[in-house]
Amino acid sequence: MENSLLIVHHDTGIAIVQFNRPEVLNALNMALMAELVDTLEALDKDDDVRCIVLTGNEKAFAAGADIKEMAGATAIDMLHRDQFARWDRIRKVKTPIIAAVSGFALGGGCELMMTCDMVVASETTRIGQPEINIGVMPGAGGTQRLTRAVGKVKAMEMVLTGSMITADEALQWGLVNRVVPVEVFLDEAKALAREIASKPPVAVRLAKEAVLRSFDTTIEGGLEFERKNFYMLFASEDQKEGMQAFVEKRKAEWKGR
Ligand code: DAK
Repeated sequence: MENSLLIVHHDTGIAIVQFNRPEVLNALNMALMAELVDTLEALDKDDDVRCIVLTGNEKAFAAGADIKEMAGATAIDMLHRDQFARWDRIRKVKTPIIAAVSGFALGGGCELMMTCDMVVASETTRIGQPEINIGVMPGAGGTQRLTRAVGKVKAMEMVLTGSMITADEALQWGLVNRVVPVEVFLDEAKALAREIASKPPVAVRLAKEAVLRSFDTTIEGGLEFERKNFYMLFASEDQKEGMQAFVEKRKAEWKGR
C-alpha cells in the first residue's frame, strides 16, 4: 500500500509504516496524522500483523507538527479541528509499535515516538521539545510522558530551553531502547519487531496493555489489572500449548487464540 503521506510495507508478521514528507522533515500535518491513525487502527485489526514499526528516514523521524499549518490558527480553530483527539487513538492500538528513529524527533515527533512502545534509535538521532522557541509548549505528552520517562529536572530543561539531546543521552535517560549505527536502525527495529511477532499474540497484547496501565493507576490497581490479565491467559490455547511444549521439550506453535 503506497500513497503520498505514508508508505506501508508488510513483512512476515510485521508491518512497517513510513512517513513520507521528506521535503519538510516529515512534519506531521493533519492529513498525515489522520492517515496514520487510520492505518494503525487497520493494522491493529489484521491478525497477520503482530508488531508494527513506525519510521521516517535517516534525516528525520518527524520534526514535529506542521508549523505552517498551525501558524495562523486561533484557539477556536484548534478546538474545532480537534486534530489532537486522534493522538489518543494511537494509545489504544493493541499491537506493539516500535519507533525506528533517526535524525530529528522533535515536538510532536518526540511525542509520537514516546507514544510508541519501544524505540530503536540511530546514532544521529536528535530528540527535543522545541515548542518553547515558537511561542507554545508541548501539547501531546511532552510535559507528561517525557517527565515520567526522564524525571522532572531533565524534562524541565528540555521543555523550557527547547534544546535537543543526543541519541546517547536519550539512551542513558531511558527514552530509547538501543542506539545503533544509522545504516542499520531500521533493520534493528525490524529484527526486534520480528522477535515480538514470534511470541504468542494474545499474551503480547495483554502484557502491553498491563504495562501501559501502570501509567494510569495506583500500584494496587495496576497489580490487580496485571493479575486479571494473567489469569485470562489461562483461557487461551496458546497458554496450554506453550506450557505443554515446555514440558515436552519442543518449540511451541502459537495460534493467537
Ligand atoms: N513544520 C513545518 N515545516 C517544517 C517543520 C515543521 N515542524 N520542520 C521543518 N520544516 C521544513 C522547513 O520549513 C524546511 O522547508 P522549506 O523551507 O525547505 O520549504 C524544511 O522542512 C527543511 O527544514 P530546515 O531547512 O529548517 O532544515 P534544517 O536542517 O536547517 O533544520 C530543524 C532542521 C529540525 C532544526 C528545523 O527545521 C526546525 O527547527 N524545525 C522545527 C522544529 C519544531 O519547532 N518542532 C516543533 C513544532 S510544534 C498536540 C500534538 C502535537 C503538537 C502539539 C499538540 N496535541 C495532541 C494537543 C506538536 C507541536 C509541535 O510539534
